[in-house]
Amino acid sequence: MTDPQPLRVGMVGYAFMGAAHSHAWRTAPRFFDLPMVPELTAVAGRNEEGVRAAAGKYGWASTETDWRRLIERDDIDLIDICTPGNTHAEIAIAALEAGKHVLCEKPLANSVEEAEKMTLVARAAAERGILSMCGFSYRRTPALALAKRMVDDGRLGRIRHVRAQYLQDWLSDADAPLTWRLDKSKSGSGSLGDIGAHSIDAAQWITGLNITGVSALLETFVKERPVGGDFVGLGGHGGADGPRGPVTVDDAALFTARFEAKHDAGADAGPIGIFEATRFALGRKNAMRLELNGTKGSLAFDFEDMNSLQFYDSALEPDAGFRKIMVTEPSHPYTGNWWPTGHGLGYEHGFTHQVVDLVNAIGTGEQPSPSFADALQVQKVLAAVESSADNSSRWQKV
Ligand code: SOE
Repeated sequence: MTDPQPLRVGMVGYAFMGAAHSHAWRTAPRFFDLPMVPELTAVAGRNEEGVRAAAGKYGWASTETDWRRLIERDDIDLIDICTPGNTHAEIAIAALEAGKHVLCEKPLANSVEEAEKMTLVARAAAERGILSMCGFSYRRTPALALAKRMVDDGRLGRIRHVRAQYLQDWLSDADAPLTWRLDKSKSGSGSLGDIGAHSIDAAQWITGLNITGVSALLETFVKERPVGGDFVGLGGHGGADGPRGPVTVDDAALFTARFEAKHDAGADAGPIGIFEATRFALGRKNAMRLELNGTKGSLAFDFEDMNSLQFYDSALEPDAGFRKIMVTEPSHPYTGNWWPTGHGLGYEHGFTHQVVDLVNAIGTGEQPSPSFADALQVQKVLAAVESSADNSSRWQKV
């Protein structure tokens, strides 16, 4: 057998997501048999000192201070975009047009218009064998992948309710600094796009049904925060006495939603949903939760207990209650390549599985999921939420 070909990766950005992606590129071929072996060829970032330090720390072979140089290089096959949302469209379109595969962090873009352009370019590129994927990494958390499998297998019957929350608390401190995640011109929106987008994607993906309309509320609790400093990751504490700048995004987002009905549903309505995303839920650190109630059973997931899934099966005696499935069996999605039964996985594994699925798709030439078109649908929901909130929560079609 010949050795697998390399897949030479160029990554743009090296903060929180850049670290998670670097780890995934390095780890995936060590635990999974892949048709191509990812190589950490180059990382790009504007700050020369910063990008060099990141390359050394995460294992990238070379650096660039302009992402355009990465795209010009002949020794790069795939561009991995880990920058704020305002740069996604330009980088992704240039990369796809230059014949590079693309992995782009979520949300796909900062507006529906940008996401539409990206989707058109991605479709044309796919016809030339150039593939793209959006980084909704929670799809690759084994318990959520198992939830998807159980719903597809009909274990819940027809879904009636979708209850999705994404709760964090790193902005509760009114002196937490004004990072790019709080600047609409860079991030597009606040808790809505940063974490609510994951809930929207997970809900639509697991049910297999798109959201068709929403009624929403957005709130910004802390209107000004300390400026300055170069913050990597989330949170921190900016000086309480220094200058402050305006927070231009939502701190919390709430919305109700309707989903489309299944094609064979007859007169039966689609599910109704309730969504909440906030970075002010003190004590909730990364509670990405999803609960589904169907005609035959229910499923509940909480990322703070990410190696398990709660399942209620109405075919069992009614007092059997919810049962906890430890999602660590070799038969569960992704888990067989890791540790013996019961030895759980972490946040970083979702990113590693994302690389595994992307490289396998590139190997077979099949469209990886979520495609840019799937991410565009999420973008349309984000836009509908903002528009409803701007219009006193008026019902807004997606
Ligand atoms: C990345 O996928 C991401 O959405 C981050 O941007 C959030 O801040 C994080 O908390 C969840 O993951």
